[in-house]
Amino acid sequence: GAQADAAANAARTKSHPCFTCGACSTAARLHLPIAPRCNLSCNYCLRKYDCPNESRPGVTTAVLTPEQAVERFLQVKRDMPNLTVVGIAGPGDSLANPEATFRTLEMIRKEDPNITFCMSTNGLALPEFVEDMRRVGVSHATVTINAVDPAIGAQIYRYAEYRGGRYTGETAAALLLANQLAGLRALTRAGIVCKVNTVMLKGINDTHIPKVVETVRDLGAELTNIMQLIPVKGSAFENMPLVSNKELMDLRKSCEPTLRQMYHCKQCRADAVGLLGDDRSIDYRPPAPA
Ligand code: CLF
Ligand code: SF4
Repeated sequence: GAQADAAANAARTKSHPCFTCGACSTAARLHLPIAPRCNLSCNYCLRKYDCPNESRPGVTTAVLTPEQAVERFLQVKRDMPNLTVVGIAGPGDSLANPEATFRTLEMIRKEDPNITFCMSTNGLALPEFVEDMRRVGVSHATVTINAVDPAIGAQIYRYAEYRGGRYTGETAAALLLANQLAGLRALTRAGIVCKVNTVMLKGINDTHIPKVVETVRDLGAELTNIMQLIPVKGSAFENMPLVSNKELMDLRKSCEPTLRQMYHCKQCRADAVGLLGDDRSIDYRPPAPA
């Protein structure tokens, strides 16, 4: 039942390097880059690179098949006895590639009954997949929510693709928001521990973010990770003014009384391997062509 799941999932939080700062110098995570497609178009994104909702902008990760992903998992598990978390974080959106995402996690669960499963998503497709996430044993999830007002969301997203339709403007933003909020609620009801990532966008959502944090707290999110926008050359937000570290820290601190904040995010690659502060992915990628 959801209550038993909730207790078991919460028990994994203390060894999850993103959800517990104290675990980040000892517990390793492995991102399996099996999800290339995306169903959303964020203005700060350029799709030849990894999803900047939860990864380092301007980085292009080679996609693995689910079979190759299981091989990488087994290899990293042999190399790193401190591996605690397997995450799906792109390079597109995990739930825009549901077959690959769930097949990979199912296959890994057969190899390892205990490793923690984590997924990140923009949340557009979330309501239809919460049950699958529960079934394959995802205990931790991240939903990127940049606005809880469609008028603000409309400045952040170009379009959303949903059930064969393509939506733009406030229609897209309202559809995305409704699915993010319903999806987040369903996740926390299912006992899945949730973090919300928010990209701080100067002049667009910076003063609105406290409202985002309050909203997701009320839906059961455990913490929020307010992130710096790192402008991607060629994206619509290429020339956005940057938020300073101090502005980012001040906003996080002002939100801390509302909900626990993450301060140690490394904006990882979609194929990151190892400790958050010591990425070993280069050791596992095939050599770049000369
Ligand atoms: Fe990966 Fe994300 Fe899970 Fe962590 S990363 S899917 S919650 S296992 Fe962590 Fe990396 Fe920041 Fe993400 S430091 S980008 S918050
Ligand atoms: Fe890019 Fe990620 Fe937004 Fe998709 S969800 S458009 S991959 S930033």
